Amino acid sequence: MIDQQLVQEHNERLVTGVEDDFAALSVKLARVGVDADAMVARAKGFAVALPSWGLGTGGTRFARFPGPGEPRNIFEKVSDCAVVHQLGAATPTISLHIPWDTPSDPSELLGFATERDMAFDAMNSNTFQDQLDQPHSYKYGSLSSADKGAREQAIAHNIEVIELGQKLGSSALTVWVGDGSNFPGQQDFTRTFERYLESTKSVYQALPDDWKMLLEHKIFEPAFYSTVIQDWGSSYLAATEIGQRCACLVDLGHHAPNVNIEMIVARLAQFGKLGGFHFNDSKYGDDDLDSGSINPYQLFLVFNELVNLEMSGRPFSPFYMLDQSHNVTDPIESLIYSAAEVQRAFVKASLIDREALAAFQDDNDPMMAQATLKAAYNLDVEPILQMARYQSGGAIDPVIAYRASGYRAQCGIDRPAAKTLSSGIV
Ligand SMILES: [Mn+2]
Repeated sequence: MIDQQLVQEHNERLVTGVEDDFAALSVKLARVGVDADAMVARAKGFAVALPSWGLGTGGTRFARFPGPGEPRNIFEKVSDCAVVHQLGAATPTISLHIPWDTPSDPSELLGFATERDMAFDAMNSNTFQDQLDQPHSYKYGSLSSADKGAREQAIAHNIEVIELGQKLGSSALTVWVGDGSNFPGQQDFTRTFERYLESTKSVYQALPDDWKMLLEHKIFEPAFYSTVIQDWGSSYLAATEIGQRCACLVDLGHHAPNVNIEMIVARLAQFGKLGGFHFNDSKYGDDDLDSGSINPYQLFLVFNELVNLEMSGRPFSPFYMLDQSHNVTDPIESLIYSAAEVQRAFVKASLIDREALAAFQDDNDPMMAQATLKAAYNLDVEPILQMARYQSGGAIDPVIAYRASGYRAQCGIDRPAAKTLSSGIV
């Protein structure tokens, strides 16, 4: 953790300017009947989980360029997550990837996290790569494999992940499989999907009553011809077949280019099958770029649908997580900044005049309908985010405060890296 005294000194230097900016914004919002303090409260209530695998430098298939002081184990990852949350005040939970993060003593890990005010979010299983000493290979699939042994091994792994998650206070299992084919004819689409359903139903039977199972779809990669759960339609069909506590998880990078993701969100929400999100951004494919770095308007439109759902009063407690690969930035900085970008989209979407929007829609007035969205999107809500961080004990400008703290340099000393060539796969 960073010395809280440093955070306070940082805030003291900036707080007068923030108060001035916030006062001006409050006056502006009051003219349209919005209470700026209520928006600060909303921003403070917003949370998105951190991916344990996002604290190290990511990479591509070609190479990875690690930075200094990267976390070498789950405890160091939790320490870094705690710093992200201490400064950004929007990321109180961590999503683990198993077996990458399997602790030898779950209660020790839980205690370590709790001491740092961190908790555990959805658990992620991994049947897209082989582990040392595992008897069956996932080369040709896992939960949908034609090999019964591989399927049973994948089912057992998912159940182990649930059991570990229970010890850590988690309440959801996210399942993403890379299962698919590289050649036309390689697999029978129907039989493969049947095997997937049968396997996931077995996992679902082991799901505790207060848990959710989230199915994450992805259009392609590692399979380049067909993927078993390639789109939201297959995901919806599977979640519906599997059971009431099974829902779909939308990763913003897992769609064909130009797909209308916000409409997928609306569809899944309408039929009660929207379970959660992996936030990131993309330009060409599943690029895992930082949230809001390429298409912040799309992120805003997604949150427009999410706020709509919230306003509808239907029960909805989504699992939100950042799922990014930080190849050229300090992962802590990227995660702080990205969480704020997601929070910004949430706040802006909360400022949409929904009554006016519905009236323009019913009057078939496309110009004013889109202008109503843009009126909220074009507002600079930075003073709301700064005030939320300040009131929560975080840093007004968290990346600047992080850089001033010298945390990364200290990690460089405390965490000497092993001298090995790094592959792109992390
Ligand atoms: Mn994802």
